[in-house]
Amino acid sequence: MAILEAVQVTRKAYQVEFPNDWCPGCGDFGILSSIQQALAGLGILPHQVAVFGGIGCSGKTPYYVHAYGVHTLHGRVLPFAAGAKLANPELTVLAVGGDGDGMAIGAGHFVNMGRRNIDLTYILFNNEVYGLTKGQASPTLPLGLQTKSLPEPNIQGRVNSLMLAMTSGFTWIGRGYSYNVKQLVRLIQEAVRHPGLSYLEVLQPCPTYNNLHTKEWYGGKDRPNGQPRWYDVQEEGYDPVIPEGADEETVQAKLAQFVEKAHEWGDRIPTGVLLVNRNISTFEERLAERIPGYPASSPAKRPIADGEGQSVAVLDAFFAELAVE
Ligand SMILES: Cc1ncc(C[n+]2csc(CCOP(=O)(O)OP(=O)(O)O)c2C)c(N)n1
Ligand code: SF4
Ligand SMILES: [Mg+2]
Repeated sequence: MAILEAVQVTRKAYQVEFPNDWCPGCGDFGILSSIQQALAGLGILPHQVAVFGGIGCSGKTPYYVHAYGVHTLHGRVLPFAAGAKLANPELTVLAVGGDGDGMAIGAGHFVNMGRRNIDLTYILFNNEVYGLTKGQASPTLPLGLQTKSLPEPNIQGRVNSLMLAMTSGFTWIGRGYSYNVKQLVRLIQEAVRHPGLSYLEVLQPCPTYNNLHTKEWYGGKDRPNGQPRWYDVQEEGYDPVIPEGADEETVQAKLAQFVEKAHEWGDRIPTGVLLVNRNISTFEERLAERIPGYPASSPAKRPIADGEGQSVAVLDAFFAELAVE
């Protein structure tokens, strides 16, 4: 994470002319705007950022952010992002993708990323459907719900991505809502600032295919009191931090309160920062112990060509290792 506090960067620096093909009213717009505002607010310049997207409507986000980026393969966004961060630890790396991308085909990568605690931020756009492919049930759609593309109610249970993040080892976990941009900007900034692996689930209405969990539903329009379903845990005094060096009792108590929040759903939906674990070393710290001088000697710092443009890679030792006697 490279943050220059003194630099004034505006959201405009992250905007592009590229045409956007999301449906009108899609929650993705609020997330895009929040990403741009958050990065600008942190004083990070576009050339210091790389955004990686999965496959799906949400996966197109890298096209819409003026920074480095790759629209990767279905379910493979985290390996791309991890590779970039390890090759150039000075980059601010964001991985973004949908609930289908991250919790179905990408679930194995999600779990194994958690074990590493690499310093990057993963933002999951959770609309409970496969938006791009016309609204099939995604792994986050609750059992028994029937969104409008489904011929019958969902026969499968849902994955609780917050719980999966916790058990996999993500050290910063939060949840936002795509139409609460003010809070979302703050959450993205906190996730980026966190020195380790951050997971931010964003509840994102898909007005085209999810006719159940709509903007109106999240906004509580059907409730007797008309109050939004989502609330901010920080406004209720929730403290998510496991401090460095915390004893086992503290760790267990913090995890227990997280588990309670992660299971709350329906009339009250918690948003905000839900877990910050400062008690686990980052992958970069582990790497520096094994490779002295890392990240000063990371691949991005090494020359790739001599003055003549010829590769400086010396592969003799590598090929010698592969030789069969
Ligand atoms: C290997 C592979 N399998 C299936 C697909 C088809 N496909 C494209 S997008 C998508 C799901 C997208 O859903 P989600 O990740 O929730 O993103 P959303 O469109 O909802 O933002 C699928 C299955 C694909 N592109 N590649
Ligand atoms: S299909 Fe849904 S998620 Fe995709 S752009 Fe349209 S509203 Fe957004
Ligand atoms: Mg989706």
